[in-house]
Amino acid sequence: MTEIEKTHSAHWGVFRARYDGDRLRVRPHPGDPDPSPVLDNIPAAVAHPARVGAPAVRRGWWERGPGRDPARGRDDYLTVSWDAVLDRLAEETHRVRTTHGDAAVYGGSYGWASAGRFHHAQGQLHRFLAVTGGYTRSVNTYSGGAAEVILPQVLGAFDSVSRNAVTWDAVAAHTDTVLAFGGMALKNSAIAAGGVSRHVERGAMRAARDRGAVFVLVSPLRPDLPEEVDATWLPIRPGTDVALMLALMHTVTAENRHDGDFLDTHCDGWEQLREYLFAAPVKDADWAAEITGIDASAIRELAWRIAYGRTLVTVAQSLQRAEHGEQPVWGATALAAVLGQIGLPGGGFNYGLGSLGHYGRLRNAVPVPTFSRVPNPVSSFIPVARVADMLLHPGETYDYNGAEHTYPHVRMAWWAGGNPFHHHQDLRRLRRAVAELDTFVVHDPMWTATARHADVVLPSTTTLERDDMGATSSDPLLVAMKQLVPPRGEARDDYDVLAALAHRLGHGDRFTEGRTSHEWLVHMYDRTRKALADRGLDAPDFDEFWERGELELPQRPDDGGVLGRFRADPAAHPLPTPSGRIQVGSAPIAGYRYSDHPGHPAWLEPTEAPDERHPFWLVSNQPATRLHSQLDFGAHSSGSKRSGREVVRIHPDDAAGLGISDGDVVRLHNDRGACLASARVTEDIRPGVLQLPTGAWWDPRPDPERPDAGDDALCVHGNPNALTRDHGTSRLAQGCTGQLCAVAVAPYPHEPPEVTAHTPPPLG
Ligand SMILES: Nc1nc2c(c(=O)[nH]1)N[C@H]1C(S)=C(S)[C@@H](COP(=O)(O)OP(=O)(O)OC[C@H]3O[C@@H](n4cnc5c(=O)[nH]c(N)nc54)[C@H](O)[C@@H]3O)O[C@H]1N2
Ligand SMILES: Nc1nc2c(c(=O)[nH]1)N[C@H]1C(S)=C(S)[C@@H](COP(=O)(O)OP(=O)(O)OC[C@H]3O[C@@H](n4cnc5c(=O)[nH]c(N)nc54)[C@H](O)[C@@H]3O)O[C@H]1N2
Ligand SMILES: [Mo]
Repeated sequence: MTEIEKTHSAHWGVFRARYDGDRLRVRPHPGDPDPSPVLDNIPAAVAHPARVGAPAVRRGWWERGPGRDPARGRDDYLTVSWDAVLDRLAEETHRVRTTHGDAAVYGGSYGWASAGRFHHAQGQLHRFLAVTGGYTRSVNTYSGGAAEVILPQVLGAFDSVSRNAVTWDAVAAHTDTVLAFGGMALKNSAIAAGGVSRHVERGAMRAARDRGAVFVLVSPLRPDLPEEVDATWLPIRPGTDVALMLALMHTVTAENRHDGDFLDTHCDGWEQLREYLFAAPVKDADWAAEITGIDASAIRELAWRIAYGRTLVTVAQSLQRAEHGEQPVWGATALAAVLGQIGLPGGGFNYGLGSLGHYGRLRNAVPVPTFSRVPNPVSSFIPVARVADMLLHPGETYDYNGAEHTYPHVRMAWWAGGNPFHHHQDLRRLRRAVAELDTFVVHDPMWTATARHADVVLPSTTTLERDDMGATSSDPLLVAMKQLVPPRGEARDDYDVLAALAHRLGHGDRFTEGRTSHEWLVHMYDRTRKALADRGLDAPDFDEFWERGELELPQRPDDGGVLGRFRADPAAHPLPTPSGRIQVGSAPIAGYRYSDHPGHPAWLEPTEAPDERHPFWLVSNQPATRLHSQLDFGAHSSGSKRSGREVVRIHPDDAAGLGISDGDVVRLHNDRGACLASARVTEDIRPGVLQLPTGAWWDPRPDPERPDAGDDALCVHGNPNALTRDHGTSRLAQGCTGQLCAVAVAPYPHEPPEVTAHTPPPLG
């Protein structure tokens, strides 16, 4: 095979690759100033034993037919032909739809899959399910479930206040103080949905710092801001940020350094919030010091600093992925409003800046290629993180965003491009939930923990095995994602599999619109080409674009975004909130009368917090060495583990008290479950906090410390979702609360078992 270097892209960076018929060699895009080492995971995708080689069915389902089955996750698998499996699956889809109705099919299928615009697994599946009758869908994301509901009601549409509010260029040029709740870890901004051609965050932060900007990191973990910005670290007790925000607002207001004019002209609800700040218990620095573990003097000093010059408040997505996660998002909005900074260049508030690489960027001036949607004829939906509740409690009611809803009775769940046995909380509960299904279908290139629970496992190609286009609306590069290697085994593109099923169900033409994959790419590209031509810009035809491998798209200049325009003229550019202004308090939300979500930002005690039995907060954040669970077996991801196990960080004082040394295998546990991990003893973490990233594939075994707890009580690999709590953020948003839970930790007194998560199940 000739070794031609080709262009391709991933959520963690645009890259070039060569394949010699055996090894794939990958290098970052030459224009990327700070590429991500996560690229090193890619070569392992080509031929790893964890690849699904051929269509597989769970023995119990194939032999006994659909139905409730606690054997899901414990059964073995049979290899079958594509024709046999597609015939059976078409029949089963038809049975479920005609017997139980179209809402009995859950197509929520949340997940990141690949960066390609066409072979977007979720988009493909949703289209297939829509044309064949419809499906119960999911709303919002695991990423920002609480923020997605609160922000539009108090500040602005989610995208406009995360992606396009304060740009990194404006931070570099204008910001005096960056107050970063949860930090802006470079590991996180390495990732951008749809790909990223230039990682600019390190450079922008360094430029701001060189100009004299001060960075304040509020986080239990020191590496949440890069070393070179020399941040002041306030190691806060997890889950308490809103108390600090309230104390900052209180102190600034008590000293009359708040911006009363801005609150009058641009905000609504200040009366209620102000009353709360000054009502007993007064939300002053001493009050917050008790809750947050940060010295009152440090809080007062911070209140002084942020009231002068240009201040930017950021909140990492992690803060809202916890119980009452709406509060820190709303609190930071209100704090930036009290300071009168919202809408100023490099100032105010940008939700999630630094949490993802497509935030804080300029917007493209032309649309990027997008796969067309088909309307879903079914109206039934759930907030995405309520999936196990739905399966375990069909017909029961729940609150969401001011209304009461009922869980549908789902019989068939269908997943493509996501990994619920990675992303969901309390995985043993999720296992009990999927046992309730009649049929569980999963398309994935890999034998993930999810595939190992499915009745039907359809081997997908990876992005490396097909042509696609990579792009996102806040990156200037449109990338030809060229096929680098031939499809592995019997793997097929999700599009081809779903087209074949749609044909069997009599809707093939509507699904494909008569186009091959290649014809879809040309069709989707044409929208971008036309928009370029309309502006009189370089607008090559598809073949020429493909030949070049990439195309630079024009971007809009920074006009301050919606918040800048609103600040300049609030009457002409009102916000999409009930008052058209920033809601530092909200009468409509107060009107919902939710005990877990009042009508202004507030401190609410969490219902799960460390106690004597479970004295630690476990932070389960995003992994530095991979994207979620993807390519967990890749070189960079495995290189960071110890004896194949995930690493948990612990403070030296805590480790000493428990007799834990660096490198020891420890057992983390609570009443929901347990997992093993390798201890890393470090001063970079607040005492009383442990940190174990997500993404090590769930590897459940019996727990010798709890022999009666079942065969799946201990994850031997180190997946924190063995421990996390499956509970909504509040009745308002019902978002995911996976970031924080209470645990105990101890040295593991037995011989640690071998990790087998990357070895496929027995295949008959
Ligand atoms: N405890 C805890 N849990 C969390 C979080 C947390 O902070 N703490 N964070 C949450 C967040 S923010 C998120 S976004 C979720 C992420 O959860 P997911 O997005 O579900 O995680 P991924 O590992 O990215 O799953 C993508 C899956 O798609 C597969 N895939 C890749 N390409 C293709 C393809 O072309 N076709 C098909 N069919 N499949 C493909 C991959 O093999 C992988 O199994 O996790 C959430 N879970
Ligand atoms: N390398 C890598 N980057 C990623 C991803 C990945 O899987 N790998 N996933 C991407 C996705 S889908 C998303 S949604 C974003 C998520 O972006 P985030 O949710 O912001 O990312 P996390 O790493 O989970 O959390 C950031 C930091 O918040 C801190 N933190 C946790 N709890 C608290 C708290 O209560 N208070 C304060 N002040 N700090 C706290 C933790 O120390 C943690 O390191 O990341 C994206 N970036
Ligand atoms: Mo996410």
